[in-house]
Amino acid sequence: MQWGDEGKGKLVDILAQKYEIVARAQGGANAGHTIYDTEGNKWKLHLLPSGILNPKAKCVIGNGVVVHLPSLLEEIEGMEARGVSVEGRLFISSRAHLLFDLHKEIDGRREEELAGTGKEIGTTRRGIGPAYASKAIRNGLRVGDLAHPDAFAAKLRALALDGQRRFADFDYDVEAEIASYRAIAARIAPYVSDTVHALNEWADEGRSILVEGANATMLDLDFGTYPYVTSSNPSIGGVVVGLGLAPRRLGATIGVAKAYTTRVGAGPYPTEIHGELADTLREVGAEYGTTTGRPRRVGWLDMVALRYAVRINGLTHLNLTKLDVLDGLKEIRVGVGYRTPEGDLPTVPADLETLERAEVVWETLPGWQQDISKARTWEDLPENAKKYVRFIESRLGVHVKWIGVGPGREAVVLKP
Ligand code: 2SA
Ligand code: GDP
Ligand code: MG
Repeated sequence: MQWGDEGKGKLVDILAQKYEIVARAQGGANAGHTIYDTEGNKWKLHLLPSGILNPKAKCVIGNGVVVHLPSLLEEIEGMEARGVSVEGRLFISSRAHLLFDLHKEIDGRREEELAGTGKEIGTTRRGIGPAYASKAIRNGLRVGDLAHPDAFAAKLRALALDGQRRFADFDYDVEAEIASYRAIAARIAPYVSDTVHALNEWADEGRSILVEGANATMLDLDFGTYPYVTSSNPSIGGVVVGLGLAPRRLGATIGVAKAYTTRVGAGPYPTEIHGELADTLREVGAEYGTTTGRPRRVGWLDMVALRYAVRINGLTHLNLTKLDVLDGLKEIRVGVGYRTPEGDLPTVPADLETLERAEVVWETLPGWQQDISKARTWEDLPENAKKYVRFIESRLGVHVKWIGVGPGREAVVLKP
């Protein structure tokens, strides 16, 4: 619902216990989901769906995902080494686009060029933008191409020219890459299938499917703070396009929003907090990138952005996460409007120039100043914490069904 890292992985991990299939529809290894299981063990997931920790769930990497196979194989091996079996229950779409090292190289080179102008995006340098660019410009390779080695090699040589012609001293050995993909192809083959067909068959059989989002609505290529966005559609439309599931298949749509906000990477951030308070919240909330380790920027809840995200996604429920991180605060500020000299803005503006000129209209709510990490029922929460949750619910018109009070699987309050 915001700029990412709301705690989507934790909710998916909890919900996956009740679903037969868990599917990823977009993004790539830029995503980072940290999960603590019931024994308190820490897991970090990037390409594997967060349902993988539930041994009964089938997991799907859909056609809309951009897949760096060496990273995926490493993740699979890491899982198997820790006793989580992946074989037989991971399904990778033959239509998913391949993300090569050359895409990472281009991502890094573009960021370095932009750095000189102060306009770098602050990408994860995982090659996401260049991989989706290859897909759109139609010289990308797909997982299904691995089955045809000669055609694969010819296509990859043609693709490599994009980097070699654009950048001096482009550091990419295409022949070495082609050779390494021969071995990768054999290892990945058991997982590859037509997931569009499989998902629709499963849906027809009445099996339960949970689709997990990566990244965030405010990072959406169309709806986010362009160009400071990622290159996929993390909002609801990405589900339809990224899996081949029709809109009529969609049921409940659950938004995950942090009780405050964070953002990694550059770009406008109206409710950003600077200084000591930001440092405190970053430490208490452990706000460091799951993929890159970068410190996250921290801010107050932004109701203008949240209302916008709620509408775009058509939420039926909300999971408010990390409420416990606000425990120590005497007062909590919430951004409730954007004001410009010409008047109040009705929503998040499309152009950054207007957004940058806007001043935030604030409301202040009282804090609760007590530890809520042991709360397990709505009644366990202090009155001011309830007040904060009700404030959000009433302004958004959406039921907050889950409230996160700690990183663990059990640290969640179900609100009636
Ligand atoms: P990219 O790499 O092209 O997708 O970067 C474009 C913007 O999208 C942001 N982005 C993210 N924001 C929050 N979390 C993400 N995942 C990791 C995490 C990030 C990390 O879970 O912590 O470890 O740094 C993620 N992935 C992409 C990115 O910061 C750019 O603003
Ligand atoms: P995602 O990308 O949305 O899955 O989120 P990340 O995993 O990148 O970041 C969320 C971080 O917050 C992780 O380290 C989680 O373990 C942690 N987390 C999730 N929910 C809660 C919560 O309710 N309280 C606290 N204190 N931490 C949480
Ligand atoms: Mg994350």
